[in-house]
Amino acid sequence: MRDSHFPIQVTGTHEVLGACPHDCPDTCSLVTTVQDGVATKVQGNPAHRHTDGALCTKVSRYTERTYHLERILHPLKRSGPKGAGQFEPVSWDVALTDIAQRLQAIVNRGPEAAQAILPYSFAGTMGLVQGDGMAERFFHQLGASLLNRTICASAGSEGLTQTLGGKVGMRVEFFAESKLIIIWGSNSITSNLHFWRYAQVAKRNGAKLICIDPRKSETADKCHEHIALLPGTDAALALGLMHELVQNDWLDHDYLQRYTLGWDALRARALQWPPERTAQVCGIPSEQVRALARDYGGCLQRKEPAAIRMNYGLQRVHGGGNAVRAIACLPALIGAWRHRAGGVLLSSSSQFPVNTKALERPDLLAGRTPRTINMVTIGDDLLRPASPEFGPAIEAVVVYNSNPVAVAPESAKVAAGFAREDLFTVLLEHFQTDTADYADYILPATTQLEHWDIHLSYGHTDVLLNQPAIAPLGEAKSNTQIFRELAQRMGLSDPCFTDSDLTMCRAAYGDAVDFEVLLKHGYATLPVAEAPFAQGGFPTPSGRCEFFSARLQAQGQDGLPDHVPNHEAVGTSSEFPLAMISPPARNFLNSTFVNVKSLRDMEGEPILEMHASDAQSRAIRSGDVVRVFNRRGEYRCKAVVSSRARAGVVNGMGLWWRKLGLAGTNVNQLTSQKLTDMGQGPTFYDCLVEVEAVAGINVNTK
Ligand SMILES: Nc1nc2c(c(=O)[nH]1)N[C@H]1C(S)=C(S)[C@@H](COP(=O)(O)OP(=O)(O)OC[C@H]3O[C@@H](n4cnc5c(=O)[nH]c(N)nc54)[C@H](O)[C@@H]3O)O[C@H]1N2
Ligand SMILES: Nc1nc2c(c(=O)[nH]1)N[C@H]1C(S)=C(S)[C@@H](COP(=O)(O)OP(=O)(O)OC[C@H]3O[C@@H](n4cnc5c(=O)[nH]c(N)nc54)[C@H](O)[C@@H]3O)O[C@H]1N2
Ligand SMILES: [Mo]
Repeated sequence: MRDSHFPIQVTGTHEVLGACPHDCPDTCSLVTTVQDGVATKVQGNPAHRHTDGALCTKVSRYTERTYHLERILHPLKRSGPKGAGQFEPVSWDVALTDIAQRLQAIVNRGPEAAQAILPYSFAGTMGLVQGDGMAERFFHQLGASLLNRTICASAGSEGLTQTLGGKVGMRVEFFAESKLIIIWGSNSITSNLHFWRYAQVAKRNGAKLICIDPRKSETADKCHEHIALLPGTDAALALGLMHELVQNDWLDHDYLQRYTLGWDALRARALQWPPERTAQVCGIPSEQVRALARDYGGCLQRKEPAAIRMNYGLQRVHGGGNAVRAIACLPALIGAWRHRAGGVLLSSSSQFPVNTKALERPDLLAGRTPRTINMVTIGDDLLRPASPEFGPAIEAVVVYNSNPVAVAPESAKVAAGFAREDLFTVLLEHFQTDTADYADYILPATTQLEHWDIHLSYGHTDVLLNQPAIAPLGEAKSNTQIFRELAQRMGLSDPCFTDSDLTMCRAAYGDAVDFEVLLKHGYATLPVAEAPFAQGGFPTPSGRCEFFSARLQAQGQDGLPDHVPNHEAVGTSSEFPLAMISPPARNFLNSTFVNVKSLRDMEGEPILEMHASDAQSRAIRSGDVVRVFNRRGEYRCKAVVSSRARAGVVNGMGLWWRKLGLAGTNVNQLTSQKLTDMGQGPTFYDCLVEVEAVAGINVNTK
């Protein structure tokens, strides 16, 4: 439903302010140039401090994605077997009427049966309106299963919340003033470019940069030190660092006493982690642990600010929650929070006063408490029969803003689940993704250039508004509009199902943000303290930084952070001796953009980085096609013998579309559905494999 008092301008040249919708901490402010109704250019807004006029390569190609020849612009209905990707065009009326009838038939069987409907969505757009705004209203009203949206950040979010009280921390701009920056579990140049720009300023002003990552990433290349620990050993390293801070008395005793909880217990725990033990668990020299402590403790002695930029890369392992918790404790030990350029940042999203209840209307459940499905275990759950514990088998899935067949773990099961003949799958999409191949209906969705939305950020503290720059292409409709029309066809009469997108944008923050400022500038800065915890005041129950968490203990967990070994730790299997991590590719955004040719050309092809010793012992050379395998399946890609990989760890880069890879699978054919210690998150980087050359095939032509 387009808001008539904001007509799209279709003649002349003008600029429209928007927001990057992608799942990235930077949430850039966009300026789209529109000529006679056609978007010709998308640029970074120079007036927005964090964007600073610069975009990543991907989003600067946004028009290429929007006007892509393969964009789905008409509703499609399956005409071949599931998974074959054969479709025929249908009218919106036919598609929506059929979908509404199919869902209604399930709902008519009563509240228990209604749970056989499952929404499946994640962060294709991070917009609060086109994300889960109208969609959740719809599914709440139907009484569908709830979805636990855990696939990215839930372990780390829980670890951070149990320690600091929420997704809170340093303001990103003050990293520019830090004297020591530890980049922990993040390839910032790839995935957090605008933070990296602040880190560069600090570096030019004499700051030391340390990168902690099993992979020698592009970011590690540009730091002064790189600690290449084994995946899933970050809590051990943090405890080893604490050990050295205690031993050398590099501690801010005043800060510890006033503003923390459980120091004596944490101190005793840390003393169990001398550098030799730490080094052995982490697979690094003990001197690196000591040097890290000298750098961190030195900031206390020199009264200089020390900052840690964690990212979610370190929490995709069994002990991800504990790892984030252990690292989040560190700034309090040396009183780093006293400086505005000191402390830690993982996510800033709890700072945003989003009115989720108004947007998503959980009250429409009206006393019903449907079961919750964890999106990480979609593979198992789609294949689960009805049972008293599980409830009804899943009969209908409505997927939007996500590509589960490519991004969810153990994809053989995910694909088998979506291939079920008796499953009814509806997908709202821009492209014929791997998931689209299994859909019964594909509904063409608008892109960010074609709809209204409003955003938070998990890397800075500005609210952004996205105004539509162009009219929807073809017959595309926004997610909200599709759910509004389905609601209407199903006779859902609550007035919330007629709210326009602009009404929802205004409701997202209510009076907490001046909407006129958003309309004029595209962004509004939240009033967040410069040094939020200089004098304690953590949003935890105790108001302190909680080294010890009574809430965790009450859940039967360890009340203190500890090293929790990987489910599939290096050295525990002779059959599958290599640990595989699968971090993001620079020119893709999860599985988005893989079909944009200019970006795919930059990535080349799916690769597995291997250390020379691991390659030699398997007679593998760069360019060989390899089979990467474990009990869950196999994946073929090109081996690259590279110093980016440490011994014992292979790096399967990027979330390729299965059908654009070498043999119809991607890295997730190998990953498991096992969960993290906290938050029921995925363990993508906790995965043992073996690798062998596929005889006679070498694709090293470049
Ligand atoms: N270009 C690009 N940008 C992105 C994304 C993308 O796909 N492409 N994805 C976006 C998403 S969804 C998110 S959640 C964010 C954040 O996404 P993150 O996943 O944090 O992304 P990266 O910063 O690339 O970093 C992950 C880094 O963690 C490292 N790592 C793997 N295992 C471990 C470990 O056990 N310990 C430590 N210390 N490091 C480990 C990897 O080698 C990698 O360099 O980025 C977003 N930005
Ligand atoms: N092995 C491995 N697996 C991983 C990861 C990893 O590092 N390694 N990373 C994990 C992480 S951190 C995340 S966040 C998940 C990401 O998982 P997803 O959120 O599923 O991410 P994408 O692959 O980007 O798929 C998003 C889809 O939404 C579509 N889309 C975008 N905007 C809109 C819109 O406005 N409307 C509609 N209807 N559709 C839209 C896009 O076209 C795209 O196909 O993947 C996870 N999977
Ligand atoms: Mo993510």
